[in-house]
Amino acid sequence: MITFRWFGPRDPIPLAHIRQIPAVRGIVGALFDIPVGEPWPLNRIAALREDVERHGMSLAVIESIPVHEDIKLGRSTRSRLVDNYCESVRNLGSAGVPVLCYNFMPVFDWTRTELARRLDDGSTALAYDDAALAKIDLSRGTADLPGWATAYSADELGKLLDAYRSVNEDKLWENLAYFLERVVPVAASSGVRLALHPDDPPWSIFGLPRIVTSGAALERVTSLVDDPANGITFCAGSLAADASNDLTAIVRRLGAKGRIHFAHCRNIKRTGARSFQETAHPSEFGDIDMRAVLGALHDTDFAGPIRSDHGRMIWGETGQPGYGLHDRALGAMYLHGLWEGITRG
Ligand code: DNO
Repeated sequence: MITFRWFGPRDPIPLAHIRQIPAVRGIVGALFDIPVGEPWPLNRIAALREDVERHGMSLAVIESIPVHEDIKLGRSTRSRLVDNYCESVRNLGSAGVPVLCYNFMPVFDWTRTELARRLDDGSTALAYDDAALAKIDLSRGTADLPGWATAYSADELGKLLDAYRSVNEDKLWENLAYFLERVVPVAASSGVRLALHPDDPPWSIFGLPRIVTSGAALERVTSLVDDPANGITFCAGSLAADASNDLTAIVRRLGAKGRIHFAHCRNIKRTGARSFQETAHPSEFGDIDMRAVLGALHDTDFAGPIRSDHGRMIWGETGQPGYGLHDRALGAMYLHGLWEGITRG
């Protein structure tokens, strides 16, 4: 099913417009006002689902319920926080939401160094360059970071970065295992499939550990708790930023085990070592052979939600970087066309 991410009532793109993109029948949504660490109430999830269904679509995925930093840090407060997470997962199950996408990246979710790099056709796209990241000064908190990051004051961010000094990659794996050992059984009994999103970009940034960076790491995630409910989000663009990630091989290995529960399909062009820019979705514009990726998903009987991912800004649209309507809609149509060709071919 082709799906589309929607940021709730504050999204400038209304559900009624998403409904008009041919083939998009599923919404990838979330609640954005619940403090990180608090359980998500059943009535709020159910209301979101009803809103989506009133517009002729289904609530296919929740992306994301953020994982509290204390869980990633392995602090003693984590047991209560993991209980709260379990309660949210149970409530997703009761509200009939089948998939939960989440991530385990310390402090910073997906990160870019430019939000509007101009491409040859006049559109703008998100870009990342390790050398530019190195110049970002975190002494003012997240104030100098482009876009996305959860906002932290200088003091909060300083404390958090200090706390991570005692968490290396091994420790982060242990903390992920602690989390999954408790959450996966709840997900399994609630009818919810967990879909861990790989780290974006797939390497350490700001000296913080990042562990979900490769096919081997994704397999390790699924074997930490060997249950079909413990799966991953296959994010083509995130993984492809590292040229050593063989995307179709990753799809085939994890897909054969039935552990890919969600797919993000966008394209990127590598512009150097640890440097890339986002492009239009079709294969010819970037380094990803999208036909091969979808072909591998199809060969491994993938039947889950697929979404177009970050779009460029085109046709004068303004809005949330990566999440405008036009280019993501073009991406959705492209993915739909490829999928139709593959499945009926
Ligand atoms: C970016 C998204 C990520 C993703 C989270 C999942 O556009 O792919 O922010 O939602 O990492 O928790």
